[in-house]
Amino acid sequence: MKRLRYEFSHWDDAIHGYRETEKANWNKENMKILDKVRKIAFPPGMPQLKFVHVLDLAAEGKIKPHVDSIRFCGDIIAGLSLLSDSVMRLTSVEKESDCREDFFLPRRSLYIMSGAARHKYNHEILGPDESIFEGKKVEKTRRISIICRCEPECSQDL
Ligand SMILES: O=C(O)CCC(=O)C(=O)O
Repeated sequence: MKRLRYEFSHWDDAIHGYRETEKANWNKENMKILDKVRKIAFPPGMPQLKFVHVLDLAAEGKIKPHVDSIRFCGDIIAGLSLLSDSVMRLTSVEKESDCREDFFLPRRSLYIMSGAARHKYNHEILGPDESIFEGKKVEKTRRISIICRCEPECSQDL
């Protein structure tokens, strides 16, 4: 990651203050952890994307509300949050709905997003100023997420 520069792109882009890569080959130690994540997150036989997404969000970075495209990713998204605590916000995509929920993602935790959360809610990672959970400030610093996804064909209930 050190060779990549953080992108501070226009405010209408989905992510602000990030660098990213995709990685298929990992060392033995890391492979053990990824295998564990995959076993927990995906049912046996579900085809998964070979490349794991590594997203490095600068301390001042944020991921704006979006739904991952069904063209590139199936029903299940599993993300490990490393280095920093953060807050993930889910907001209903339906215009009439004000359904919204914040989730505290401690560093070194795993989240698994599927079904309605995956398809019917925008997800975002709040920036440092908005990172508040249950009234308490969450110190968001540099955060790296390691994201495993299943292949689009396996999407269910679409
Ligand atoms: O960093 C994360 O955990 C979420 C990443 C994300 O929103 C995405 O890749 O679509």
